[in-house]
Amino acid sequence: METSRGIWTSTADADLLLRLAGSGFDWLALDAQHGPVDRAALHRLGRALAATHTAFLVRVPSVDPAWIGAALDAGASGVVVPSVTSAADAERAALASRYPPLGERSWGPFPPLWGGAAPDPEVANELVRCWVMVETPGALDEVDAIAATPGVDGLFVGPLDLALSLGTSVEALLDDDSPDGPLARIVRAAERQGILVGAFAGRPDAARRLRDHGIGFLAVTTDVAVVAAGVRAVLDADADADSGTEAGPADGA
Ligand code: 3PY
Ligand code: MG
Repeated sequence: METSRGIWTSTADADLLLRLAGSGFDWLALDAQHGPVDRAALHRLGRALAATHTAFLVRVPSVDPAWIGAALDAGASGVVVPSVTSAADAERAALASRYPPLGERSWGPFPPLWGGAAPDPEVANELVRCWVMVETPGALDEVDAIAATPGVDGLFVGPLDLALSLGTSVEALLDDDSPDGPLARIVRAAERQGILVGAFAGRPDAARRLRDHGIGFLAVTTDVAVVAAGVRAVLDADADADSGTEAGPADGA
């Protein structure tokens, strides 16, 4: 199982992202589906991250060739395409991710606007990763055909939507280790085609359980969660002060 650890980001603050970019994760994912990353923010964040050579993915808002192209134009090493419901959707996402003759991506990289070099189209086709999310009953039904779609490089599980749409809970989904359980079917489909399999975990215990299912490419946490964990750690470490003498500014303050 190939493993790597990423952080999912749902803010569009370049300073925070630059701090996270140097923090030890293998990649960042910018969320343009449920976060405030619009096309202008994508441009700004892509330029900031280009300077750090950090690998970043963009979770685009939908199966939208225009957004897939814009994310890659901004320097994303790949896209995570949500709400896929069929192999036809997966094919549309894959075609949008690569330049002709392999796909239908349109030419228009942003780096030359920033004084950088345009990528070579053949190299871009080789390096790009098109991740198709499996988070709907339709995608689960067609998971083998999706995994076999040329240009689909990986299946990316969205446990929250998958659980919601199957009428179960994330806990039950993660606990299900039957051979025909949803996660087992997804992992098997990816393995048969020799493609990658990843997932949104969001927290380390979910990441551990997803790895037990054979899913190694994981968004283990989020920008919001690490800020919350940092605040909690600082307040806990400073708890003695809170329960001690009455708070107030230091003398002379
Ligand atoms: C899901 O779990 O449905 C996701 O899309 C993760 O962000
Ligand atoms: Mg989802």
